[in-house]
Amino acid sequence: MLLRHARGTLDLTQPVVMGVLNVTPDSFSDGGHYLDPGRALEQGLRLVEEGAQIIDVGGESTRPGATPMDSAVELRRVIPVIRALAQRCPVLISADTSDALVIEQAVDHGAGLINDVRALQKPGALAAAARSGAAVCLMHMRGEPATMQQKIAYESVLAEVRAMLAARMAACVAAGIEAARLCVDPGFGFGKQLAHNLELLRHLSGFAQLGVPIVAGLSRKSMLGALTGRTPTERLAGSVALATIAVLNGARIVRAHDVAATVDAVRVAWAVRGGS
Ligand code: 8Y4
Repeated sequence: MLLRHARGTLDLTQPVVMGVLNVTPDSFSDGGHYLDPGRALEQGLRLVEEGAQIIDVGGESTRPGATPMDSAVELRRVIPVIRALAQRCPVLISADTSDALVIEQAVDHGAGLINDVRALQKPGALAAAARSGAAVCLMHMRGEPATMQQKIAYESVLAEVRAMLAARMAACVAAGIEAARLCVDPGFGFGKQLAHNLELLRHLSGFAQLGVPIVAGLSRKSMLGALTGRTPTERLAGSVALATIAVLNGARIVRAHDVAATVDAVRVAWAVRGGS
């Protein structure tokens, strides 16, 4: 399985780890650590050394209750980091953004993949992504970060998430983004309760029907708080357990804060799965 992106092709024959590089003052588990571009670059290179094959650079906090952002602020945070990382290192850079202007600039400065928690539904985002030649990760979210944990009800979480992702895939293809550039993500924690998250993970292999790589982001999320009572930085063991299960159930890209430990888990799980 291959993913075409703006700077080449990513081999997903074996699953890979996408390392999280937050350039925000308020992200819920590592906020403010890498707001300075020099420190962010250093952290990005560390994630590559630990074995990340994708670095996901984000400048907007999507924690529950976060307020919407200004694209100028987001640009100022992420573009210097994307540019510096692209100059130093051939790793695939992902821009965690929903903003059309940020999509365009990020790809111009070296990003190859757009990771959009809003699945290209903001004005201009779909067209910007299509023009850029980037790969796109389409994620499911119910509501907006400010409101998404308020009243969550699904008749069938699996069917509803899958139908939404299929509809966004069709919109991308209609806009000129080939299926070979797409991947899908059920969006763990985004407008979902614990039971929904567990059901999505248990049945993750059902998303393989969509015919594109499956992405899973479970690292340090609140479902681990609910299950273990631990704070975000205490959730390494739980995060590694969830990454293992995600790969056993078909994930090809695992988004993680703790890259070295997650790379080991992914290799082990992939071997147990039998390498297919
Ligand atoms: C609830 C819990 C709400 C955690 C937000 C969060 C994902 C992602 C994030 C993901 C993809 C986070 C940018 C970090 N999570 N991208 N981004 N998949 N593709 N937020 O699961 O853990 S934000």
